[in-house]
Amino acid sequence: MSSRRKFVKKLGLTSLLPFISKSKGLSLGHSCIPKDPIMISTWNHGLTANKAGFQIIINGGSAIDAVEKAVVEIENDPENKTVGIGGYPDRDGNVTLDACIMKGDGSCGSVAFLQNIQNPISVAKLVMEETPHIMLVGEGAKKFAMEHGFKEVNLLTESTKKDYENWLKDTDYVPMINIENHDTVSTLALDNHGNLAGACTTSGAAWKMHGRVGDSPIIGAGLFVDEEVGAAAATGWGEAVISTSGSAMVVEAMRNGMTPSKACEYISKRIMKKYPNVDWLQVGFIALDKYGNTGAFSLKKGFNYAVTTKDKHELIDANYLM
Ligand code: SD4
Repeated sequence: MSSRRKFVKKLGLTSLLPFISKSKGLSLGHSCIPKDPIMISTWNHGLTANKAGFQIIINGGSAIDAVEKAVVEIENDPENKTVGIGGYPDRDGNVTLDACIMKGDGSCGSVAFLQNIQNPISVAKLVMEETPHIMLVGEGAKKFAMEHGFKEVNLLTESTKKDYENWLKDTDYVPMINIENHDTVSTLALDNHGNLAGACTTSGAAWKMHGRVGDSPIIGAGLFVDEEVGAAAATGWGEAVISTSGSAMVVEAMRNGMTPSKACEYISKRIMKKYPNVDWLQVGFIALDKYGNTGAFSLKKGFNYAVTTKDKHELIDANYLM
């Protein structure tokens, strides 16, 4: 008998042996015992998102409703310049929103390049629930939203309009992202019933080309959830996340036995290898496995995420490569 099996036996966890022996990379520090419900979200505003969403979970609600509620809270904040109303516009002055939502069983919905609708995540959820499709974009997504009672809203606030006008003065009209101007909110949750879900919503890269869509509404890139394994979501330069199928790869790395933190680190290193000379590049991942273990990692310093359970509500600085 291997020493790992002996150790597990000694702990009285023999029911886990088949799983542990199949999962080569799994360390015993990585709990395989389902934990209490948990919610994690990207960046400082993750605390606000988690506070709203976790209420649903502690009242016995579902992970999918909780992640929607969590990110709607951020979409509705006009002071937040990277999500929903008050998000930075593209380089022609239009605010265009991207969002997606996914359940552990693989059901998902998404909207991209959506204009004048304040809560793209709720439209994405309706795409999942009410249509045979996964993704609606642009005018079609807007028409669908309005048919379902969403109202047209001007998403450009006085403050973002001013920032845009200032940007026009000093810029070469080049779309740009850096470690300060992107703060997509992505939320992952495990509810009381052991169900996983995730949501991701953004106004995308500030000053992007008109028509540009990032990773955030793309299932497998900005978000991926699989109840057999766990969930992952991304923030940062969407092109780098799409070209590496970032979130799906984090989940696959967990499937192969990596902890959520190691899986996020592994994919971050792959991205770095593909973009070795891009100094401004920032990408961050968060991950949650089906047992409630969490982790995060980013290319550069400065990425943080909020973790909320019945006992804690805190911001954690992610580890990073550079
Ligand atoms: C995008 N990934 O559109 C988004 C931007 C972002 O944190 O994440 N900001 O590329």
